[in-house]
Amino acid sequence: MQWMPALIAYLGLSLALACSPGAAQSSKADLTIDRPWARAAIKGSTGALYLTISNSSGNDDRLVSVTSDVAKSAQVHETKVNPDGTMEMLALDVLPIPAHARVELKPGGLHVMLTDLQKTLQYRSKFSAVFRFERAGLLQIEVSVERPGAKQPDDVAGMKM
Ligand SMILES: [Cu+2]
Repeated sequence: MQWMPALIAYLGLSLALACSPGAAQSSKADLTIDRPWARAAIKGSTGALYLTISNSSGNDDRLVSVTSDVAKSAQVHETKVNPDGTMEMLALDVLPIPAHARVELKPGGLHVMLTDLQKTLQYRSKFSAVFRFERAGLLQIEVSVERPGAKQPDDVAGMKM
């Protein structure tokens, strides 16, 4: 039964990593981007980027553009469900981040669409993206790649035990 202590140590470590505050977070001025993630996807296809943007200041800000080396273009989209049940995505030129607001980009809602992937997004790899805000300026983030079809990052799912 020598593997038991090792397994327990391993589980303890991964929980500590997943739950440590400040993991997978980037901030600039009063803006913070939490837990950016994307689903694994192959080169040439389309991907989507999910994350939470928090504005701790009393000033409204706006996300004006997103760029990443992994995609030909990146644009904020909003998924809308029509009265007939069909879904459609609307492209937003800017995404308002009001004072003291928390704006969540998640599956089925707001997301950053990555069009024409220039490389395959491998599960468990990372890539970088740059967000440009009107007030806060540029903010670079590291995006973790999750399983195809994931509804949330692995480590968040793991914390719901
Ligand atoms: Cu989209």
